[in-house]
Amino acid sequence: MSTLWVAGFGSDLAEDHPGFHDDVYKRRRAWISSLAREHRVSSGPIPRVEYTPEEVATWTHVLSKLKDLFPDHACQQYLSSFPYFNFQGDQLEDISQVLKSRTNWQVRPVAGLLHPRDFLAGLAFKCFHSTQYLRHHSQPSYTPEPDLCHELIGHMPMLANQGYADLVQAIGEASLGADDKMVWHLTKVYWYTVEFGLIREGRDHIKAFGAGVLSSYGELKHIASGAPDLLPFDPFQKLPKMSYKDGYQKAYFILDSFEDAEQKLRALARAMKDPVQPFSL
Ligand code: H2B
Ligand code: FE
Repeated sequence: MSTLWVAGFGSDLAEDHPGFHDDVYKRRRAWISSLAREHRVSSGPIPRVEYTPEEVATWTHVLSKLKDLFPDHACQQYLSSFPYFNFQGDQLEDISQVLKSRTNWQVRPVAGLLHPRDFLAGLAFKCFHSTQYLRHHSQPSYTPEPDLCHELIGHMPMLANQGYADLVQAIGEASLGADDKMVWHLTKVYWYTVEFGLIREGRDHIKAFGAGVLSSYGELKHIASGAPDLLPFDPFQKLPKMSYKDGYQKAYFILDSFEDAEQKLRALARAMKDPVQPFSL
């Protein structure tokens, strides 16, 4: 799987990446990516990286800032899974072992962004592809691409929750054999749930479970400001355009429960694959 084609951000960073003018950073990032490229699942555990003091400082800064926000903003599933992980010292292999013991998911290292179809296919097989390098130290609160902070702090505690993990697997399963248009729709489903999803808790509370929201202080405040639309989650509807770079989303979707969303996803997958009248948007 580590030979999968990487879609963007190879070792050449985009011009708006904070590390674009930093050759030392670029070489380091390329070297960490090469570990993933060369790793074969059959050859043993995920290689460990000796992170530099600068990388450790970036990680520690991000972790401590986010930890302050979680008690108020993260959903209960995130909060109860968080203590399973040792985020001060454990690496991808250790984290993967924790996931295995909790939900039977695993992590595989990847050199950069995968094409949506490959990434989604991994989810169908309980496999989360994760980058292993860190964001640039000059902007610890921002990264235009997934990095270790986002993958581990944002995604791992949620994947240790069975109800959530089953929903993510259902998104992946729906993508198997889907046409390109539907893969794009599922990319948006993934985006508005796994990355930016909110969930209702009790009658009055809306909490975050999406990794993109949980790893962004500004985004949490933006949601609380009342500016964006908060809509019920319905994967049969056309979903809005995703905002990648200009920060926040214009709309967020609220799940009633992970189980309910999983049922909706399974209904969508059945409708898509209906031989008589396949669902299309
Ligand atoms: N690749 C990697 N490495 N990490 C991701 O989080 C990711 C990806 N997300 N490829 C995918 C695309 C997502 O945007 C959807 C499913 O296309
Ligand atoms: Fe992510």
